[in-house]
Amino acid sequence: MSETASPLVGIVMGSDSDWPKIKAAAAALKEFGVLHEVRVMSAHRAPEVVRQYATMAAARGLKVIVAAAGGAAHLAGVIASHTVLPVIGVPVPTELSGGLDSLLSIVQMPGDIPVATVGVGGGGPRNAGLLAVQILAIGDVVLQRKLADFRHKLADKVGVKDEALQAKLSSEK
Ligand code: RP5
Repeated sequence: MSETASPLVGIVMGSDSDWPKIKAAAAALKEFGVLHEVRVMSAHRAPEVVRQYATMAAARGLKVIVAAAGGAAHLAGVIASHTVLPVIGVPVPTELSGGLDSLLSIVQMPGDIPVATVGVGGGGPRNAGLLAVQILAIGDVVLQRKLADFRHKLADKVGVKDEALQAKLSSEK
């Protein structure tokens, strides 16, 4: 089993208002049976909580942190500054250019403190969850097999769509 008694992935977000936009990250983890926790904490409104969470994360058994925030999105970077666990940043869409502010705030980390950043909206949050699964799979053969199966099914689905399109095009000739 990949699941353990304590969470392996921490999903943190700057506000509860982010949840509807990033919950696909949690859904991806659930799909692969990866135990995770979801927390709200703000790098600006509650910086001490963020510092303590990031500092204690590895000791609590977390292996990966997914951090989502919008606008002046400093949460992922601040967490990364307090831990050597891999941090995946999720830029939350905003009204300003669809979330370009969030993306640039997260992706433009200074050298030496990396944050792996996924896309804004669309498949971004789901990819954050999947990337966390892939990181965990490095040391987990069960997850490796699940990922291989997942990729095969993806390819099968594309094949089915292609066949359907070919049939449709033929019937239109
Ligand atoms: C960020 O500010 C949060 O991540 C959220 O995306 C944004 C707005 O937060 P609320 O005003 O909705 O609490 O820190």
